[in-house]
Amino acid sequence: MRQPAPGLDKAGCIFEPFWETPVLIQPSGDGGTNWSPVPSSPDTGYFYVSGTVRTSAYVRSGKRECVQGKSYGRGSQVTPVGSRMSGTFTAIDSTTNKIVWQHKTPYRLGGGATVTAGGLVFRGEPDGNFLALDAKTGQELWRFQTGFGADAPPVVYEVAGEQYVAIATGGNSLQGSAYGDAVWAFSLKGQLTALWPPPPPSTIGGPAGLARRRPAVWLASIPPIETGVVTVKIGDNEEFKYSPARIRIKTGTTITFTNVGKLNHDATAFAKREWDTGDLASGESKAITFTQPGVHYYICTPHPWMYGGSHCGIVRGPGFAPGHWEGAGATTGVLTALKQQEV
Ligand SMILES: [Cu+2]
Repeated sequence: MRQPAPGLDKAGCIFEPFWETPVLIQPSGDGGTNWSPVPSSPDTGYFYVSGTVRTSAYVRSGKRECVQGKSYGRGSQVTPVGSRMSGTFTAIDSTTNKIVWQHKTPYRLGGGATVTAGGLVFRGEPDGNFLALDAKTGQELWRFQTGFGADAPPVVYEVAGEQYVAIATGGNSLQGSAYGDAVWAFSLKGQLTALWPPPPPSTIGGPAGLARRRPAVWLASIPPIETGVVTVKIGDNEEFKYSPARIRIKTGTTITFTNVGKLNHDATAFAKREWDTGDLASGESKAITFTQPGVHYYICTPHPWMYGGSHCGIVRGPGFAPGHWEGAGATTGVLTALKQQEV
């Protein structure tokens, strides 16, 4: 259950119906726990559940005709700009259906976990940390900075009598974590040291939250606000991006949105939906005239993590896909890390 947010006056429980008026509901359209593998231990009898805390404004999508060959959606879920996002990691006793212990986490968790016969739970964090917990008590025993969003379920395996724990650190658009392409394998004989932490994911929904959270070095990589622009390309070079992502225009300017990507996209005003390009197939365009001064955030309805913004007279807020980080993914290959608790 969520409280109403600015511009979004209605909040409800998970079964609250929605139609023309957006309704704030948790869990969000990303789900609460359903994306994450949930391990269980026959020793403790516990399930270990990763959770995402995020709010969605659920609403019917407007003004769309069903056209054969085009994507068709009549519902949308967008996290309100400025709303808080976080996570939980919970041990549930399978014999009582009760929570045994729970960690509130700063970031949304979606990677899942693994539990070992040695009584350890391994899990990754979107800020790059890889953790070992005591399976019985939840106490953190060890952490290691992998350098990229650690949003994958860890795996445990044995080679020639030696045990390894491995995790892919590729980042994840749902968690908004830094992309990478490393696989880490840990053993008691590992010798590699930790990497620098990646930019942390946002804990605040929408582009404004991204601006607040970014360290100075990362701010330099935020797309500049461009002027003199009359065309915004969608899916140019990167499928889920508006280009330019941020523009400054005079009130009354007409902007043509052109989909140059492979998939169908749109640009829909957030959050009051007062304008909408409609569904644009590859190669299609739609012109929108901005008659109201202010900042106009927009999203892609089928891909609501895509944000863009036009700024009529006001300059603030970046607008690009959360989690994207120029420079992430520079490291490739299988790494063996140094420290390990007994598995
Ligand atoms: Cu899209």
